[in-house]
Amino acid sequence: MDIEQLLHTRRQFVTAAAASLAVTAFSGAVPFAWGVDLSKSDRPSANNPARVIIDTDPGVDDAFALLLAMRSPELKIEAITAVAGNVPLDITLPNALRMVEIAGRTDIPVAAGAKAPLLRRLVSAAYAHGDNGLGGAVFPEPEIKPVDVPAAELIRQIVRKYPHEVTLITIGPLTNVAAALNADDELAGLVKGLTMMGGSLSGGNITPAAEFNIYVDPEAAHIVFQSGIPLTMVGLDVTRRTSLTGEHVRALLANSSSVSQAAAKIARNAIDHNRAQGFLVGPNMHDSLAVASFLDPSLLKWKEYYVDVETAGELTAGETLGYSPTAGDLRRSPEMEKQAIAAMQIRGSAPTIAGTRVSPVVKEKYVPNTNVAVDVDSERFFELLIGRLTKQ
Ligand SMILES: [Ca+2]
Repeated sequence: MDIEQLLHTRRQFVTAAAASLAVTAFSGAVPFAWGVDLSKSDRPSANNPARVIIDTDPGVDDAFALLLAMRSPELKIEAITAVAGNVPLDITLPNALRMVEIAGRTDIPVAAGAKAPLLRRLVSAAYAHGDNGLGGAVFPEPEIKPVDVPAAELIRQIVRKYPHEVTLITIGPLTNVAAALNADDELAGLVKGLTMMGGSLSGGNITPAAEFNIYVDPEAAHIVFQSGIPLTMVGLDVTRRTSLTGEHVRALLANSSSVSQAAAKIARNAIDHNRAQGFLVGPNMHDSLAVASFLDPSLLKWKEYYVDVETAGELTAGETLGYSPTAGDLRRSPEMEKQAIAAMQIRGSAPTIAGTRVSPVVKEKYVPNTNVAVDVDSERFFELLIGRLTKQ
C-alpha cells in the first residue's frame, strides 16, 4: 500500500467533514494564558475524571508519564496501548505492563500495538533510553498479560463505547492511532480530543527538522493532523525545558512508596546513561509534560496553529510546520490582522517546471487545527510531577 492509497479514505472523511469542523474543531479548546485557565470549568477533576487512553512507547519519560497518569485521580484511564518507538514493541509492551504493576493499577487493560510504522522501517532511540527502554533500570518480568485485542481495535472500541468522551494522550509515534482512524471512517468525529507529545516548531532532536515521535511515523502523524480531531501539541518547544536532575532523584528516593522508588531508580539510571553518552542536557521529561498539560493546562502558554507534517522531504520528513497569520514574520499591525487572517492560504513548495502541479496552494483558507504549547513554567511542572509520584 502506498501513501496515496493509505491517505485516500482519510481524505474522503476530511473533505466531507470540513465544513462542520471549521465550526466545531475548537469548541472544546480555548486559549490559555499564564496563570489564567479559561477552560477551568471543563478541566478534569477527581469528582469528574476524564476518560483517556494513553498510547505509549516506554521509554524513560513514558515511564514517568504513565506513573504520573496512574497517580492522578482526574483521569479515568480506559486503556494503555503500546507502540514501537523508543525501543521495539517486544520491549515497550512489557515495560508498559511493568509500570501498571508498579502503580498497582492492574485494573487498566494494556494492549499490544504496531510493531512498525505504517510505511517505514522502525528507527528506535536506544541511544537515549538504553537498550531496555528504561535507561538500564532493571525490573522483574511482568506477571500480567496484555489483553487479546490489538491496540488500534481497542482504541476504536473504547471511543465507540463512549462517543465524544475519550481523549487520546499519545506519547509515542502515532501508528496505533492512525491505524484506528484508518479502520473506522467515523472515529475521528467521536474522539473528544488528542493531546500529543510530539513535534516541534523550533527544530528537531533526531534530525535538525524532526522530533522523534513524528520522525518515526510521519505518515501516521499526517493522518492525525488531518483527522479533524481537536489537537493539543506538546512538543520540543516546551519539553526540552524539562530536564531531570539529581535533586529530583533525591526527592523521589526520600519517599518509600513503590512508585516513588521505581521512578527514582529509572531517573538515576537515565541520568547516568545520559551523562555516559555525553549529553549536556536532559534526560527531558517530554511525555510527563504532555500528561501534565492535560491535568493542568495553565502550566503552559498556548497558541493556535494549523499544523501539518512533512512526509516527502529526504532531509526533513517528520518536520511539523505550524502556520499562523499572527506569528513570526507574518504578524501585522492590529488594524491589518483580521484581513491577514482571512486572506491567509496554506502554501506548499513552488511548482517545478517539469511537474503538472500548477499552484503552490495546499489549502485555500487558514483554519487552525492544533493548540500548540509555546512556553512552560518548568518549576510548577516539576512540583506537580514529583508531588504526584511521592504522594503516599
Ligand atoms: Ca514516548
